[in-house]
Amino acid sequence: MRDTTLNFSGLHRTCSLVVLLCFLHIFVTVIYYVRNSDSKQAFVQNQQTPQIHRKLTEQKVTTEEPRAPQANAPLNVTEKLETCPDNPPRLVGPLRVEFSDPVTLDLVRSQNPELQLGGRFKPKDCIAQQKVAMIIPFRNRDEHLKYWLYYLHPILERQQLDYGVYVINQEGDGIFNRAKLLNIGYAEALKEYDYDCFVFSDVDLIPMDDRNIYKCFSQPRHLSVSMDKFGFRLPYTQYFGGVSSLSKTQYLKINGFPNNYWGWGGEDDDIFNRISSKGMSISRPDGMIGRCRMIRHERDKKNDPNPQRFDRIAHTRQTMAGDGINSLKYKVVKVEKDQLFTKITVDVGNP
Ligand code: UDH
Ligand code: NGS
Repeated sequence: MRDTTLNFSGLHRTCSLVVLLCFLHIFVTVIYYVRNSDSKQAFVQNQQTPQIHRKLTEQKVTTEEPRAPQANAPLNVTEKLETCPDNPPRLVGPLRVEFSDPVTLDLVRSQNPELQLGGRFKPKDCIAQQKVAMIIPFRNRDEHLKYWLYYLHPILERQQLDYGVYVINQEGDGIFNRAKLLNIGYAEALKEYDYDCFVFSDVDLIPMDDRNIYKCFSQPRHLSVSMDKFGFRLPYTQYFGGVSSLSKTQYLKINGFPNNYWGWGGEDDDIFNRISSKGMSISRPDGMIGRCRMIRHERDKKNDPNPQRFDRIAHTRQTMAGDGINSLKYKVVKVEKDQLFTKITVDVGNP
């Protein structure tokens, strides 16, 4: 009987000890949990300081509206992005460019899933060095535009640019005015985004080397320096036609481009005159990197050689202050957004 009592009280003490230990365990766990959730909260709040929030939206968003980070997205300090390097790592160098196989816009769309509406792109893994608007003067060249988009989008993506493509389409069948369309492209692109660089590209010119970076340099840049149709050399030293780039500052310094060159020829020489009259020089890639192909075609209707062009380029210095972006007048007829480009149809008026 005495043994039973002893055993029972021993068991009772052991049970009490176990229960006590259980309570202690629960208490320690609760304390640990509460303290840990406090520090997690502080970490999340740190991540949402304006500086880091800005970096996150810069990485993900290509439209005007900043998109809020997803609730379960990892908010980690390691996501701070660096500026993209001078030599983008995925460039491949010389490219095969040919125009024998037809391409469709659907094919190009499916090959460039990273593009945002309007032909907008920005790199995911770094902050682009420049925000570049690609401006294409256009009328009735849909076949050429398909090739341009087919070749250029993958190149521009590899070049890690924050870019958008603007096709400036001249409405009607009046005389074509390339330089005025380029001015309109400048003005319209700036309404959408804070671009700091403008590449002006004919629709039928395709670079043959992706190291020819479609961005701006310390001087206005001539990019199509070595065209197949000229035997891969410059036709003359002052030639500034085809594809060129100017920063916003450089463009404004020359009051943009002339608006009164109707028909073919001379407007690119006028732009060259503007640049040199303001003490700037032309920057160019080397002849191998600057090789490009032109899609062969017949002369367009309503773009015959302009008989006034020689007289006009002789007077650039006198006319440029009053004729340019400061005197630009036009009407927007239609804006269409495709995944691959923004097409802006405009009424440029008459000579
Ligand atoms: N452009 C159009 N539509 C036109 C005219 C010009 O889209 O009707 C654009 C297009 O982007 C083109 C650029 O303006 O690449 C320059 O056009 P251009 O006619 O000044 O230059 P391009 O070198 O042709 O294309 C020159 C005449 C070629 C005659 C060849 C005869 N075999
Ligand atoms: C020059 C034109 C430029 C033109 C260049 C190349 O003569 O506008 O030829 O033309 N200047 C004048 O006419 C004053 S191309 O061979 O590409 O048709 O860009």
